[in-house]
Parts: sequence; structure tokens; C-alpha cells
Amino acid sequence: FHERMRWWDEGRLGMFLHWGVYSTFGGEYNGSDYGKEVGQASAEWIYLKSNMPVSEYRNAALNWNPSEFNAEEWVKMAKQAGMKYMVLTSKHHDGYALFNSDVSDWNIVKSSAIKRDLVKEFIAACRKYDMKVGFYYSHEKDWKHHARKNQDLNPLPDKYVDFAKKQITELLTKYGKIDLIWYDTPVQAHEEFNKMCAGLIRKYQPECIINGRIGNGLGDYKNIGDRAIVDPGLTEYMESIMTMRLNWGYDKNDDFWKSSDELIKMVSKSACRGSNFLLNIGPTPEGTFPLQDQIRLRDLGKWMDINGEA
Ligand code: FUL
Repeated sequence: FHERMRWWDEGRLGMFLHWGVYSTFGGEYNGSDYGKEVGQASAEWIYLKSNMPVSEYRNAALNWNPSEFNAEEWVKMAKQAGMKYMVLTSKHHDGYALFNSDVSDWNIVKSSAIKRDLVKEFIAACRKYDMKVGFYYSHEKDWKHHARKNQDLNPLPDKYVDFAKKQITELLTKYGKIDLIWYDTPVQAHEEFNKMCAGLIRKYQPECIINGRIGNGLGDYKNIGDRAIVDPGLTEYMESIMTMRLNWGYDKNDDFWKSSDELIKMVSKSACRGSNFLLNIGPTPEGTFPLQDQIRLRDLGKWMDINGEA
């Protein structure tokens, strides 16, 4: 047991947030729907899966204006649902950062229409409502800063390693305390790189928790595959991650919602087995939670009010 795991182990339930330039496409490009391959492609993979011109994706970023984004509203909704931590995609596989960065212009401040550091706003809101703050950071896949095609290159190019090191350091040094970094997705052969990613956290924020998908057993807890519940008989810290419908990122054609009852059963089952549960929201390009997500959060909140502390 390590002291830094206490809040996480007591917390049990968190909110995952997949939000970025991909959200502006809503899973669709050129009349094709990229959000329907269950467990495979997802709306947030559209840049890779559609093979659209780089300029097209870049323009989507430059025009992106999530003017309805209000971090406090997000945090309040998570809080009401009984969630104790939130994990936002600070950089997904497309390499686009939701924070200001000096090592690449491919970020929300320098390549968008809103030009605001949304990570900063998100952290401030979390702090205000006593919510633990986590950031997803795609440490290995980066379709902008190393490769769109051969995305699992081995070894990773030196230039990328240097870039990632600097950007993770920015995240860990410019925003005050961060409670969790959620790395994704590991290639075991990149052990040295993964160790570097862990080392930065231990160096700058020793109390920050590292998730299992850093790879090479370097995390503070384990993650299982996407959208699965852990088996009974748990002996380690574990976390399940779950979507409310098929996709992680916003997809306007995805109607495969799980019902509130189904989700509540999953939350309860996961907690009974001693695991954490991270439930995903794919906010709209404007920056709001889709209505269907809000309904499920409200239902979950009602259930958590009665059963949450049990
Ligand atoms: C996967 C990613 O490839 C998906 O896009 C998503 O972020 C999921 C949580 O992890 O590995």
C-alpha cells in the first residue's frame, strides 16, 4: 500500500472524458461513419481511420470553438453523480493538446478558434469542487509528432522522445498538483521510454498516481481492456473503463446507449469486486455533455446517494 493510493482506493468511481478535435467530426467524414466498429475504431480515431488530408484535420482544429465549455458545469455533473475523480484527454492519439505548449503549436491555445487553455480551466474547476484531477496523455501513439501510419514504431524516434518528455514536464510543472496521469497505450518494447514517462511523474509530482497502461508494470494499479468489468477475486488495485454507448469520443450517429440500469449494475458489480470504475463521457464539439449522458449521470447520482458509501 502506498499513501498516494488512498483517495483513489476510497473513490471507486470516476469520470473519463474524451474530447478533442475529433469531436468536431462526430464520427463522420465524407459521408462515412467511423464510429461503428465495436471495440475497434472509435470516433476519436477518425483522423487515422479516414486517412483524411492533414490539412482537413488541421482546419477542423483552427475552426474549433467550443464556446459552451464551462468546466465548472462538468465538474458539478460528475460530483452529483457521485464521482470522485475526473480524467480528461489532455492529448489523445492525434497529438493535439488541450493545454498550451511551448514545444508544439498543435494545441488548443495556438491552433483553435477559442485559444483558451482548457486544461487550466478544468483544473481550477476541479479544485474548486474538491474533485481529484487526472489527465489522459497518449504517451506512445502520436499521429502528429511521430507517425500517422506506422504508429507503433520501434524504437520511438529520438525527436519524439524529447518532445514527449518536454510536454509531460509542462503538464506536471505548470498547473500545480495533478492527482493522476493516465497513459495510453503501451508497447512493451518501449520499456526505456515508459520508464522515462514514469520517472517524470515521480520526479515532479511524487504523489501523482500512474495508471496501468503506462506499460511494463510501471503503474500504481492495473487496467483491463476497454469496456470490461474485472473478474471476482481481485488482489490488486484495478480499474475498469466503460463507455455509455459504443464510442469514447463524441459520435452523432451512435445510438447504442446502455441504459441507466445497466450502467448502475456495472458500477455496483465493479465496486463489489473491489475495483475502480471510470465511466466515459464524449462531450459535444461545443463543449457540453450530450443529453443522454446527462440523464444517465443523474440516474447514477440518485443511486449513489443511497448506495454510494456502502
Ligand atoms: C484506447 C484508445 O485507443 C481509445 O481511443 C480510447 O482512448 C481508450 C480509452 O483507450 O486504447
